[in-house]
Amino acid sequence: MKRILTIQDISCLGKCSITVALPIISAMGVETTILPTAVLSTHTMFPDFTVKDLTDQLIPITEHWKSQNVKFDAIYTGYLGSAEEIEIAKKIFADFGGDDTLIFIDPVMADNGKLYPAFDLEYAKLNAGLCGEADIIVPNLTEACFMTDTEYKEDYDKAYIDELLQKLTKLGAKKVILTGIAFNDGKTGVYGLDTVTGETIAYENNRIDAAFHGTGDIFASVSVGALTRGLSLNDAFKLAADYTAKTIQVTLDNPAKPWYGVDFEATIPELVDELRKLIA
Ligand code: PXL
Repeated sequence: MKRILTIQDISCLGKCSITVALPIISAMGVETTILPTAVLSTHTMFPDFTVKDLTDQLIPITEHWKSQNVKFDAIYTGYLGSAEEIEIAKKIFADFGGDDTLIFIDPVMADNGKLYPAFDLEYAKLNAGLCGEADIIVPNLTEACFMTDTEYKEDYDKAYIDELLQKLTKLGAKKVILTGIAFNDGKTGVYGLDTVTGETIAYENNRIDAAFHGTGDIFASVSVGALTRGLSLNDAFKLAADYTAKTIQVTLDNPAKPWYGVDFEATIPELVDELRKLIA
């Protein structure tokens, strides 16, 4: 069985980061090793959340893995709490990376034109440096703009997005996939570039006018799970985009939906069915 290491926080309540990555990647038939960067009572959209930083645990945990000769087929980073954790993530890439290990970075730090409460411009620059070490990065438009000093525009055209992609490739990542991008009304999707093959990755599905927390983590988890199961870039990102959209729709249809996340638990069986069809 393939094995993914995911490095991000545990938000105990909130349906994001590790509480999303672990069930989704496991359901996709990939062993999931977790490296929690912090334990929060909830994600940071709740008022008055608690945080226990785990930075001092990261090196001892990974040193232990090294002593046990542990290897990973992919390393997937999401929400990291601090500059120091970004530096530690780089060390982990150096210690456990290599030709057979996919480095997949979701530079979680911002959305809708704004940085999340815990972050500042300096953190965005450091995240840009981390992205330079990746095989694949999946920023949203806001994150891409912060990492490349580009003015954020919700009303964009293809020329603006192509220029942004070029700037992102200069960070050094091999494959750059922008999320939440579409060029047709009523659509959303992914748009990116494989700098190694020159291939464009583009997929659009119907845009659902609702914003839920944690959907980026769901998209990234499905993408890295699918790539680790051997799917092509286009198939993996299509599966992730369709699953995320389906999950948002199912959540909207639930009269008792939580405000803080989506009902991905209800749609995991469909994800597994779709994956089986693609692998068969
Ligand atoms: O879903 C991204 C995320 C992960 N972890 C924490 C967050 C957020 C987004 O706000 O607050 C703690």
